[in-house]
Amino acid sequence: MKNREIAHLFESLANILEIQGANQFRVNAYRRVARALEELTVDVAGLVESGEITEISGIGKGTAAAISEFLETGTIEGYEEAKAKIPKGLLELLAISGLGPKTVGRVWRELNIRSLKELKRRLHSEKLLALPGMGEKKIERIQAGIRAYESGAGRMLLGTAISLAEMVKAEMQKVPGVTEVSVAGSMRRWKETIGDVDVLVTGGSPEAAIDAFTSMPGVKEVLASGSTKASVRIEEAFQVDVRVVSKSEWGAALMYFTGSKEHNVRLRALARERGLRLNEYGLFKGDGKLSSRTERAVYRKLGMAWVPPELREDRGEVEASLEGRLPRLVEMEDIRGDLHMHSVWSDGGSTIEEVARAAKARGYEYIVVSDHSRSLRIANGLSIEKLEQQAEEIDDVNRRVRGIKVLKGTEADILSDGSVDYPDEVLERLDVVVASIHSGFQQPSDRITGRIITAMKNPHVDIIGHPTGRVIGRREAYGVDMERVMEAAAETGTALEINCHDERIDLNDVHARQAAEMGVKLSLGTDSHDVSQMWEIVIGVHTARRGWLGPESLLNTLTLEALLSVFS
Ligand code: DGT
Ligand code: CA
Ligand code: CA
Ligand code: ZN
Repeated sequence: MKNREIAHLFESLANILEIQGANQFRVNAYRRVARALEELTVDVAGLVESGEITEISGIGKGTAAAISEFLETGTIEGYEEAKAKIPKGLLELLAISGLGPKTVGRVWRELNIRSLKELKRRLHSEKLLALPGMGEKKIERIQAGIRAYESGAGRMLLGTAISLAEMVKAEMQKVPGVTEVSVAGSMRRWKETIGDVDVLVTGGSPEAAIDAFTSMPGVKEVLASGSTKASVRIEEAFQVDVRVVSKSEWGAALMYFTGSKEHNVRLRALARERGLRLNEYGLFKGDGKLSSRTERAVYRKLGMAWVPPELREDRGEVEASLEGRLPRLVEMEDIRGDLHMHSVWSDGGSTIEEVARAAKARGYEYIVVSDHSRSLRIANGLSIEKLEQQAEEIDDVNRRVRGIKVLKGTEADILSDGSVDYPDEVLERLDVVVASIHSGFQQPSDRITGRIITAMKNPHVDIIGHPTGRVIGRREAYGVDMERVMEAAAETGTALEINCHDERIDLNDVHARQAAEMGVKLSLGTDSHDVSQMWEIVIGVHTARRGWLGPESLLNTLTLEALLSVFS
């Protein structure tokens, strides 16, 4: 489906026009188109074909023509023209938190700042400070945004990398003779951000595979192309590497290119200690090859059990594997429900019934509808009255949709004094209370840690949502002292969330592992604002695996009955 890609293009077009200072109605119209495409649950190509596309609110004849132009040619001429009219570096600036298209447009038109480099150089100039809408506070925010951006620059979010990897895998599987395709590198290990996507291929002729790879749809530039390996750039910034290896060396190659580098270094040293040699072609003793065909065989010959890719970070997995004490990691099949989801009642796009049906289709036993609470006005937080009406609708959906239980929940704000956004008698009536910080991100560590601990002491609070508050590449974690939060979670029996959304992954793998070791229960929540985001539970499952978690550490593996007794 090209929906997301086309949506991005319209969003980008809106940004470009806004940077140029175009009429706000036009800008907003394109944003609406982007939003509509993003929220579509069916393939836009089908709607174009049937002509139904113009029935979608916000999409007229002109837009429909542009969409079908994209489907035919891979771009929209009007977009390319608009893009050519502004300096290239301006679009990069939009990725920085604190910088919207209006500001970017202003600094460009008034001060002729055309790139991140120029902006950094003039960030503290009088002229910049004097621009309308600027000020010390705003500049500080931009500076923090630049820092966050640069620390994550050039890395993809998992959601982006996953769809890229799927696309490349599908293309390579079509090549005649190819028998096996696998992702390798950080994507196979499910690291939280991905530098480039690595793909391994075997079977057929290397030339055919490399040809097919470098001429895939979406390739904007071929960065390197040899007889058995190639690198391409897809869209603006996404790099994919492919390597063609021989079938007999598949296991050794897959191990090598899965990494991590640190894990590989340990394995090579281990081989050396045993008078062996390990490289991407196999495990050797003198001139003789001991094994190379499968990963399992190579690990076995090293005296090790096969190590799940998520653990290959040299964080104790080599020793555990040698000693036969690798943990049984949680699997997707263990997951019985999603414990953090939004609906149209607050700022989501799906109704409770839609959410329930989608959850049932995924084979879940239960889900928690946890819309925002009353203080979070920008997210249309629910008043007590609304929360009561919502409860009636949930009862109704539970009567109508069989085989799935919708639990009544809230994602309640933790207020500035650590109290929770609804009174006790309201919280008491809910099945599940997720409590999250949505304000005062800049507070000193003691203050913000204290707020979270106070919230955990509230007996109605079951789960702390996105405990560190970081948004990858955009916002640093709040100054929270996780050690103290974990201790308090263990004491109060409050679960900590692994928020599964690719921009959050919060807790991350390292914190999740530490929490579980301290006896804290973890809870997976996608924080979906639309049923199309529910798939992100896999990100949480793999993050949990990177944190060495077994099913016993996650609330989501409990039966409904057991879950409710934990929350009671
Ligand atoms: P990334 O792309 O930054 O998210 O991380 P990786 O782990 O995918 O790294 P990448 O793409 O540079 O290389 C893929 C794998 O290939 C890496 O995990 C291990 C292996 N590899 C690459 N270069 C080296 C190296 O110099 N030494 C060793 N031992 N392994 C390497
Ligand atoms: Ca990589
Ligand atoms: Ca690579
Ligand atoms: Zn939240």
